[in-house]
Amino acid sequence: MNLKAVLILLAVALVTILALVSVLLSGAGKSTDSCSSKPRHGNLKSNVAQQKSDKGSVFSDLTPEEFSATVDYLKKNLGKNLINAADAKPTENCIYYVDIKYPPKQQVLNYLDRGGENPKREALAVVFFGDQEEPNITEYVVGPLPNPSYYHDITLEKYKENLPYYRRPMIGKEYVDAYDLVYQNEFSMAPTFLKALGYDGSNFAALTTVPRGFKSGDRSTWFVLFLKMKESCFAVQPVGLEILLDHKSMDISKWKVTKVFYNGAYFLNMADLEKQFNAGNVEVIEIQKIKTENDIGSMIPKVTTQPGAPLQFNPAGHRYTVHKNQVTFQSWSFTYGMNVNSGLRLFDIRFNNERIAYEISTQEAIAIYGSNAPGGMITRYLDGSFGIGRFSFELVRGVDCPYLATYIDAHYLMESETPDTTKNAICIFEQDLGVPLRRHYSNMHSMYYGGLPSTVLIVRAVSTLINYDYVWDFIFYQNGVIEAKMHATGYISSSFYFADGKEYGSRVGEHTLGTLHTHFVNYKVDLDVGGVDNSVMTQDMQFNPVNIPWQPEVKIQRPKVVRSILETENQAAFELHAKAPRYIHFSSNTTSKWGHPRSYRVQISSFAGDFLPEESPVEKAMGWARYKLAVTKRKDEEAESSSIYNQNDPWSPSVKFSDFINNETIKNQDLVAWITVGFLHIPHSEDLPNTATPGNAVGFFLRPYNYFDLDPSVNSPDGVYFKSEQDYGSCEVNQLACLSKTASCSPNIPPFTYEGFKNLVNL
Ligand SMILES: *[C@@H]1O[C@H](CO)[C@@H](O)[C@H](O)[C@H]1NC(C)=O
Ligand SMILES: *[C@@H]1O[C@H](CO)[C@@H](O)[C@H](O)[C@H]1NC(C)=O
Ligand SMILES: *[C@@H]1O[C@H](CO)[C@@H](O)[C@H](O)[C@H]1NC(C)=O
Ligand SMILES: [Cu+2]
Repeated sequence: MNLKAVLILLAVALVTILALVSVLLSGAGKSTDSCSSKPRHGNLKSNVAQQKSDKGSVFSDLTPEEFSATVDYLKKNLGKNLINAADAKPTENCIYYVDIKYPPKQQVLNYLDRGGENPKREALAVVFFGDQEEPNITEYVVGPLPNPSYYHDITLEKYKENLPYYRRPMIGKEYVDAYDLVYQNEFSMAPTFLKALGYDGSNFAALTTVPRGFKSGDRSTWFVLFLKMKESCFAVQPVGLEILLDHKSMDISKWKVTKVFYNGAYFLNMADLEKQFNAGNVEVIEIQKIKTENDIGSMIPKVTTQPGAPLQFNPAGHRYTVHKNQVTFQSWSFTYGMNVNSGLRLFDIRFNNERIAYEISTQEAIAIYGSNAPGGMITRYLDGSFGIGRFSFELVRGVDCPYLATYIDAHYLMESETPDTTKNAICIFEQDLGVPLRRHYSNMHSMYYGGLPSTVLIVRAVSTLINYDYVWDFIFYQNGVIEAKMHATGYISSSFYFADGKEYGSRVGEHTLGTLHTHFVNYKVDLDVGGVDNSVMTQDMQFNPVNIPWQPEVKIQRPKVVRSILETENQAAFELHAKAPRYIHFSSNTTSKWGHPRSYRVQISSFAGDFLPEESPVEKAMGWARYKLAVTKRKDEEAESSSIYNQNDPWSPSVKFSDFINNETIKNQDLVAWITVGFLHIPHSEDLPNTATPGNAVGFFLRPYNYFDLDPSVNSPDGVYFKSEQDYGSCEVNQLACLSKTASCSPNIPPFTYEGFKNLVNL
């Protein structure tokens, strides 16, 4: 044996010893009764999909530092006096909000896919200019971040017109000024009436309604008054009083009440109501203080609570990774972010590292109400203008998302000069759906069982828009399916119950009419199936009468596949009630192993029904809601289906979705699907205390269709297969048999924390 061989043997021995020691140490380090929180799935596909690079940062939301740099730069360089929006009067200038301005898609793809350079990071800053001859709203692009050196006014280029000042969303300061006027000036005009009503100087709360008038330039808001509740939401305790305030003037001292409603009758103002009351012309229904036990809105549990509900945990730690804004789960990878107006947005969604969608995001949520009371009758909420993202508040572990989910903060800058952080605004978790993704039990010819439990990765945020709560989910399945889903919960909005109220909903309390309304939400789905350029393929089935070949005198109705490719945007705009093919696909011009176009099918689950008649003067402001699905050619300048300016000027919408549909060719083009889902809500007594999620969920699926040559879930590490002759009680044959070992530990449960009670909002 020569020296070299001895050395090699020694080296091998040393490596073996080290390996053994490390195994022993890691084994010893693990306590037997608590679960490791580190992923142990180093060899799983998830790590294949994991992007080595950090290129997904191109989609990441602005950081607090970037928000501050943008504000500082504008304050120094705009040459305008910018007041903090929290204090700004209508006659002053302020920054309304700042968000990321994404680079054009071409530039991003060039960077992600072709080694091109990293596009400049830029911010979009929306500024209200009240302090000038012709007040306006201006949108600036500010860059490059983190050290800005330029800004461009993009308003005219983006909207093809000036943005009149009156289209601006109401800021908190405007609400405070409006409420001061109502509670101080106006209420002082009707002391005896208010006393009879049960007002004690501070026990009423006002709810804003929209739109604020009937034509461009109007800014008159019906404020509906409710009894404040100590332990529940005021929104289901209307007192019957509603006040119309004209706050159009730039001069706050000129704002005035132009109409008052009480219990079915209209008055000029509160002084008029007082006069009529004193003259004995008004019957007042005194609103009694509602005792906790009679509070229909109370969410306090009525029985003693106790822990013990099931808890899902991962015996081997999380099987997904969250690195900055980038997530991987098995074969999936994507980036997430939060738009302060429109909410959750995902980008660069890939399976096995192949992009399926460039963007999937929520765009808008609307609610259209009917009532016999004024505020309820005119209400058409466009929640994006209030802030679906801004009002995505801290999630409560164990209810809003599973206790052991990953919770992520969101940063935004709105109505402030400094960025705000919502702690734990987004959650990400893997969830066992408790149903097999697929399974088969075979007892014919061979005895075996095969199956795969369906676990999914869910990204969630929950936004609370005054009374309502929307749960927004994006769900990733192991077989390449993506689902988007919205659950509605929270409190219904209500009107004071009087006269023919039941024509507009259900009476759900002593004085409470749960008013009928619709919920519609819109999603943007920029699919890139097997490449950027896709076509819209449809499939359906048609019965054809045929004579039976072996018995020609007999006819049967034989179903046959009918396929077509849609040529233009107009053909691919399906109105809510239009008959649409049952299968609608985004197809690539590449084919599967068996010769079919590789595609993803868009499958919608919705109960939208009627939207608004086209002759309604506000219909155009929510034009997307006319279509359950509209496919348009993708354009950077058609980035969003709605606008925050559409709420206060719906008569002349800043973004008019119908303009997106102008019959352009959609064959072999970069396409976007705009999907609308919704439902009609006629409230009922079980909506109290809250609308419940079961049955109140709508959304859509994106399903691979001839995209993979075989269901990709065959690569899942969770598969189970055993034959009759095997020892399926043994860990080697059947991973379920290992559970008693791998799961014989208790999860490491972090302490319950919650910091969400910091977001008192003036609306
Ligand atoms: C809006 O106001 C800004 C700030 O004064 C000004 O720069 C811009 O030109 C105005 N926009 C239009 C379209 O007049
Ligand atoms: C498929 O689409 C790509 C991109 O548009 C195009 O370059 C190519 O020619 C198309 N192939 C066929 C067979 O149509
Ligand atoms: C759309 O384009 C198609 C094909 O170019 C044409 O036949 C159709 O009349 C157009 N429709 C509208 C509404 O312009
Ligand atoms: Cu509802």
